[in-house]
Amino acid sequence: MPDDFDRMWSDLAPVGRSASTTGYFRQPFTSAERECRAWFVEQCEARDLRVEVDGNGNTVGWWEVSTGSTTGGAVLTGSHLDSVLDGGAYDGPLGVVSALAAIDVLRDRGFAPGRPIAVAAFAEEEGSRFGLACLGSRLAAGTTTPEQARSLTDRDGVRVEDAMAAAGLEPALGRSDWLERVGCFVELHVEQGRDLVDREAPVGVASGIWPHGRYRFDFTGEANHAGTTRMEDRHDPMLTYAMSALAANKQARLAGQRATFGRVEVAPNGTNAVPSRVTAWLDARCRTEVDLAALVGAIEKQAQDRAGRDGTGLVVTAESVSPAVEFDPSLAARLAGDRPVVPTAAGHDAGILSAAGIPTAMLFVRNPTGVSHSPAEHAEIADCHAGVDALADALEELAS
Ligand code: HGY
Ligand code: MN
Ligand code: MN
Repeated sequence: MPDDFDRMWSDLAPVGRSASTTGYFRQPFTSAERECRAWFVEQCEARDLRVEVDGNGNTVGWWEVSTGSTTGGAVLTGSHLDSVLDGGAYDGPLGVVSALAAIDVLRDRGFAPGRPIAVAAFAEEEGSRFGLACLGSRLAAGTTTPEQARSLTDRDGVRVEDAMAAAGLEPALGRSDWLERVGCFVELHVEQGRDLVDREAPVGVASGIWPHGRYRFDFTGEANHAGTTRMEDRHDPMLTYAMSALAANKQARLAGQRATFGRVEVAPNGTNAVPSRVTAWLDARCRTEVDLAALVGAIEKQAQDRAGRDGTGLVVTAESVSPAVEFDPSLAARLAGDRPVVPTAAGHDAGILSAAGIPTAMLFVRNPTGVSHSPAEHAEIADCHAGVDALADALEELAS
């Protein structure tokens, strides 16, 4: 088995990797992600898994049961192949490669599943191109409607269906039939934090996901000359944005929660002019939905107050909101054994399927750096192998 995992891992490693940063740019329906998906289909076919591509860009490999009646109650595993901008190697792909390697382990053990096992590669989990996290799993589960997805565009104004068609897919947005066959979902994922490092555990189990959201702040002001405009005469949206970013940081620290402005667009983005517009995206994450509403509310209020003082405008739009997730406790307990059960503030397709009523659990693999959404993200190969074994054990138990 280790060589299966290692070989697949090295196959995938160069795809979409930046030579300068060693980070990954595998945005959905781009050539790099298309190459990852083609690789995944090839690996499924090499294992005689029946490949199904749904109308939302999700790819699923099915290990159908040879005997007996059941076609339902399938055990789903897998994760996503897309990355954030300049992302790490493990966030997503580790779950997909580990799922394929776990199937190799089960076959080495001579295991014959009593119910179907499926491996999914969900589309646009990061929301890094179209702004809505877990777009593929939300569409498949019906959490997001085709109409909502059709209102999304990327930074160049490209619509979801046009991007899918350009990547050789046949868009047919909407609930996916194949999800009706799924009885439970186990997603393996690199840990995005240091809990397992601190506990000296190679593998852990997730208890739940913090509620979180992404909010677009549109600051509008008055473009003017950087030299001839007195400071007291300005209506500068960059100033309102800067004060809002400071307020977000302070409010999150005071509340013991998380707030990040990681993406900003300025128009006209000139060096010698006061900008007319600044658009910035707030990523907020809190322990509870009440905390999330309170934190975003406090930040928005301070930003609006500042806009009033600066004579600028502000419109805040929630673009992607994910509710609190409590994973299936019995499933988590079955997977846990003596492993640590830890929460996360990172969103996952597992969160979407859990919220859609599918009993779901997550396995985390130790990340010695604790860093994620960065080229510094890492997992030791021995821990990856431990993850594969844990996933194989889980699949064997659930699919017996
Ligand atoms: O943003 C997240 O939490 C996840 O990595 N998509
Ligand atoms: Mn991620
Ligand atoms: Mn992920």
